[in-house]
Amino acid sequence: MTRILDPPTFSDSPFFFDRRQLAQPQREVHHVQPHSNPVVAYYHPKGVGNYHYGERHPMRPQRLELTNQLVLGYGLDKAMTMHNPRRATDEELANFHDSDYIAFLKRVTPKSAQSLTEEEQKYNVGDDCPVFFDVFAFCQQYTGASLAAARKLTSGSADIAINWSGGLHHAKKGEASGFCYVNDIVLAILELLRYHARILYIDIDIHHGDGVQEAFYSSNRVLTVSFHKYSADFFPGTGNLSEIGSDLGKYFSLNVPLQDGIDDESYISLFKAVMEPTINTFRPSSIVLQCGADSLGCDRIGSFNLSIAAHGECVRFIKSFNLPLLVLGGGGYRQSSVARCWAYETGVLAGVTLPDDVPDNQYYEFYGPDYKLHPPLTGQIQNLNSKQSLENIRVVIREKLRYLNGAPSVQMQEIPPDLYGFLQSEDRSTEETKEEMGAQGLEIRD
Ligand code: V1D
Ligand code: CA
Repeated sequence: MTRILDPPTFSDSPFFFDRRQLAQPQREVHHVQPHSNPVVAYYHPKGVGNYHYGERHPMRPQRLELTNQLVLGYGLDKAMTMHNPRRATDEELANFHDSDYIAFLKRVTPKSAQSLTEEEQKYNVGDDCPVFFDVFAFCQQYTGASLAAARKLTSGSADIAINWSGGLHHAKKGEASGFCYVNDIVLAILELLRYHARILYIDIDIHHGDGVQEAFYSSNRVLTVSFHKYSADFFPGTGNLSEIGSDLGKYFSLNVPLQDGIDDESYISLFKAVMEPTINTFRPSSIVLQCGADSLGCDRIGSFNLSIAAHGECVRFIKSFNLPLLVLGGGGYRQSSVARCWAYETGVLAGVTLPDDVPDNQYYEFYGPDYKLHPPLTGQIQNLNSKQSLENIRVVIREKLRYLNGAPSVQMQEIPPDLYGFLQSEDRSTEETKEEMGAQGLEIRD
């Protein structure tokens, strides 16, 4: 079988700026069968929930343990392949990040950070992004999981890959931002770009996916769409409708700025009205979906009114396009809601309907007093999104999509003759290498 793929990506990052109009593709690579019964791979790095941002910080990695225990309690491990991925290496992180920033993250400790001033400012560590014990190992774990999940998709051995510990969409090339240190999403998209012509990135965290948008702002191979609360005093303060991308990436960034209190019906209807034509126009070869759970009602930072069912409906809708799908976590500041939401969405992706009674698990007491997967939503916030403003967003986005004017073409190349050596040099585990070799229809050497 002749295989074709993109050239490898290196740290000088050819994919950030598409410097030329690409010629017609020789052929498109379709790795995956349409998935009425998709193969789902689930990534949970062991111990990722044991890190602590600090007592007064809203981000609690422990929510990842709650999620994983709920997934196991519901028996979803029987419906997916389960993986404890290795940590990302410095070289892998340097595919996007500046090496001085990586070196800083690697050496800084809570003690040494006490006497930092210039570096603290340069790398933006402090209140939002504290230097906590083993922060670098935390970054390596969640990023290693997103990279392994992306490779699982490119190898064709799964249709859907899930990493709830990933999705840290604010991290920049050379600095931390908004609780995020390493941008696992950008790194995973770069991995997908080695094999996939066009990647669609969708972000339903209540915050704007600024780090991912910025990384691919000039690229026509990655289309980013973020739904978020947009106001001058809400972090990060970007994501206006008028941010559309630049150079070859013009019209390849879409933003859906919303106000407090949006409800299930308006959100779902707008989400579908935006995503359906986006997918049909851009025709992505794979999709990355960031599922930040701070867009749920009753979040400690977010101020939308979404139910878990509505959040999950967005996931179900994207799944229905039957494209290779990488699903990631993100924000979410009420631990029990985050775990409920992501366990429910794991069920949606694996095609398993979950009973409403929370199963016995290590964190059962977190789900009281009702112990239900879908507790009734309380404390709704006034919906400040008028019908008119939502209709205006819909019209403006559809207008922008007209400028996309067909998907860009991507030049493909013959596969390197020594794929095995090439793959091994990419620091893959033997399992990953063999999986990819098999999927490429190539002989596996021992
Ligand atoms: F409330 C806090 C208490 C302690 C430390 C931080 C916060 C906090 C709440 N909201 N910090 C924020 C946001 N930062 C600011 C800063 C004030 N400065 C001038 C800026 O408003 C940051 C919110 C980050 C949200 C992260 C995320 O949910 O999008 C996420 N996505 O993936 C992982 C996390
Ligand atoms: Ca968002």
